[in-house]
Amino acid sequence: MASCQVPIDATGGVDLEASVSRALADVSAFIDPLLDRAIVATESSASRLVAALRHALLGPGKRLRPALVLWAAEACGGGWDDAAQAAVAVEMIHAYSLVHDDLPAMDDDDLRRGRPTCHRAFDEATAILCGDALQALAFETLAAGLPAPVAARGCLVLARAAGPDALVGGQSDDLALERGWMADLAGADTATQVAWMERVHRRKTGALFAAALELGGLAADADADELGHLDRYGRAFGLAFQIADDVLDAEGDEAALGKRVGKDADRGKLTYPTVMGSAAARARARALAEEAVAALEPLHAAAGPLGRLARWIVTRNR
Ligand code: GRG
Repeated sequence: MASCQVPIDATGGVDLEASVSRALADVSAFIDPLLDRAIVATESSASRLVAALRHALLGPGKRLRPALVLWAAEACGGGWDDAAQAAVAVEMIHAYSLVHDDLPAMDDDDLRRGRPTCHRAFDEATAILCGDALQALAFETLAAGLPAPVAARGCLVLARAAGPDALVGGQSDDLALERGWMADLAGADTATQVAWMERVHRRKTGALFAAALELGGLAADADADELGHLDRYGRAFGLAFQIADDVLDAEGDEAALGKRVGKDADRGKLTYPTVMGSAAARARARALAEEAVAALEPLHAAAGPLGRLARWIVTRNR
């Protein structure tokens, strides 16, 4: 594919917030009917489970992961239709992880996306089953939604990102610290704590972002070089997102975020603002966003939305 500068700032003076909000709204308009249709297909199940699936999957999230899938496909010369079912599958894994993360046995949250969490709106058993169902549905959607030669590789990519070496393992490490099973780390020096946080977040949060980008690339028949550029972007993006998330948890607005804030500090979690200070955490997030933008340079001009998203995630308020 021809190499050219990515016009990340092609919006000129146009406000980044407005331009990314518009672009994410376009993604929602495209993907939400597909998410809805995926739930309709489960309607032979008990109506309470179907209602919980709707609550979890169709709630007003930012649809960042579908955006990464679709924009990665676009950046590699593909179209949204080629990548649509991969985008649905990744959002299903994300929605499941939020439902299970909010459970009383984990973070015990009652607010998510500005609404009661799944176990609050329904009950704990239904929320567990809802997460289980979303996980299975994600792989069914991906296996059926990509052409046969790439479907198996796509399922492998998503399974690794959702499994014990990534999402589940990262969550488990996070719990270990919070529950006091890693007492040594609490008294460790800053460098050790930062290295530990990066390992947790690369697995718990970053791996699903990276999988979204890879799936978009695969759906667009990207070559190894293009996948490499997306991977470098994804690594920097994932960490930048997480640092910004920590800062928002410490300083953000509950109404804008649609979830409880300050809970990391309450639970004694290690966060970037507590370990390195708020200003340093913001500076690191901004540097990572620029690293992500730089990784896109060899890609097609259509990588612009990915670049703008990287800059937006470190300045967002939601
Ligand atoms: C239960 C296996 C398992 C894993 C849970 C998702 C997760 C791992 C924990 C959620 C806690 C949390 C706030 C993590 C930080 C990163 C994150 C996933 C934030 C939420 O993602 P957004 O901002 O959410 O994209 P929306 O609602 O916009 O989709």
